[in-house]
Amino acid sequence: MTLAELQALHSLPFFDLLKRAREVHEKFWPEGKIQLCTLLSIKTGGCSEDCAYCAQSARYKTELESHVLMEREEVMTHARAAKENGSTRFCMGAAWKGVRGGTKRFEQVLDIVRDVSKLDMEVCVTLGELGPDEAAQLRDAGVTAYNHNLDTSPEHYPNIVSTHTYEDRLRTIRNVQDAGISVCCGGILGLSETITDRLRLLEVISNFNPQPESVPINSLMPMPGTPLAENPQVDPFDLVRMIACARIAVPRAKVRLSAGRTRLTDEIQALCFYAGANSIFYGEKLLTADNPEMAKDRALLAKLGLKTLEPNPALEAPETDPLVPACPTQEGHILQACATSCCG
Ligand code: SAM
Ligand code: DTB
Ligand code: SF4
Repeated sequence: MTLAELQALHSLPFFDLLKRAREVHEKFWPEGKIQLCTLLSIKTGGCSEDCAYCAQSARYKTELESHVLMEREEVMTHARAAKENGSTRFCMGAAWKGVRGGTKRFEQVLDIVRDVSKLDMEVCVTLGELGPDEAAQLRDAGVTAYNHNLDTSPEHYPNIVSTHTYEDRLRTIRNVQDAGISVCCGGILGLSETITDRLRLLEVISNFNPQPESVPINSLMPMPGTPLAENPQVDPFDLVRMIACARIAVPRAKVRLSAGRTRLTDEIQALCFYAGANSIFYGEKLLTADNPEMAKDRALLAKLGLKTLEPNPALEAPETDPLVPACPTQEGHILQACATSCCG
């Protein structure tokens, strides 16, 4: 979708936007089920990057305790518990700039993935920057999805992060796509961005080829010690609008109502589900921050009569659309995930 199309949608009266999003949701997700995903931080804190929202950056004095890469058995204990609790996707996150093949820690991650993938859940990892060889090795080990968020617009990104670029993020996404792994790519609301920044993010994401398999929409959880610690809470109606626009722009994706649910009322979460959110992080912890208690989430889903999605461990990456042309402007450009207008 183009920015102009997204702007036209976003500025519709609230109920007109909801109606449009609901129609798309019912067409593409007729069963209306919610996927439960569990997160685990397998390597916590001490990250070299300076993402202004993140408690795990070593640049800021936060209250977080750092931890080295978790042992495989400990990860498996968490993964088994996630499966027993009804999660069909297990997502492991590491706080570092990226991973290089051949290193001890990458081999350790591959071992972890091989074991977790035996549990018949979708296996997602978020390990920062990734090269093509590493992506292929992760796929062979059993990774079904890779989370790598663009977080905001290409224009606002340099205000939030200086240690890597938007193009770096797009290159990793391209490597993941090329390896045949599903891409999970979304953003955060509440980074002092404008509505245009939010819609630019959706414009970039919706023009991926293939479109991402899932789109997490996070609301900033202000972390003491980070530069954004005092940022105000996002207007919940704006969150619903963003979910609705994401549903329309990326109709086949699971739109995940992600970080920040502890500050949302049941009523606003219900509106998010109505507008097209069909996945949540389930379990009392996100990576380092709090998430609603499982019993509370179960009660909410039951109250709304929402069923949960069955496991799909054979999750396949969406196919590339052969009708989308390669970038005609710059040789070697990131064709399927281009942030500039050069790819049209
Ligand atoms: N280091 C990896 C990376 O940067 O891709 C993976 C972990 S990182 C914590 C994953 C995502 O969590 C970020 O891209 C961001 O969207 C989200 N996130 C991190 N801190 C957050 C916060 N305080 N509030 C909301 N979302 C946050
Ligand atoms: C995503 O978009 N949100 C999740 C997951 N992908 C990795 C992470 C949210 C992190 C929230 C802050 C924390 O727990 O430190
Ligand atoms: Fe590091 Fe990821 Fe946090 Fe950025 S978001 S500081 S890369 S852990």
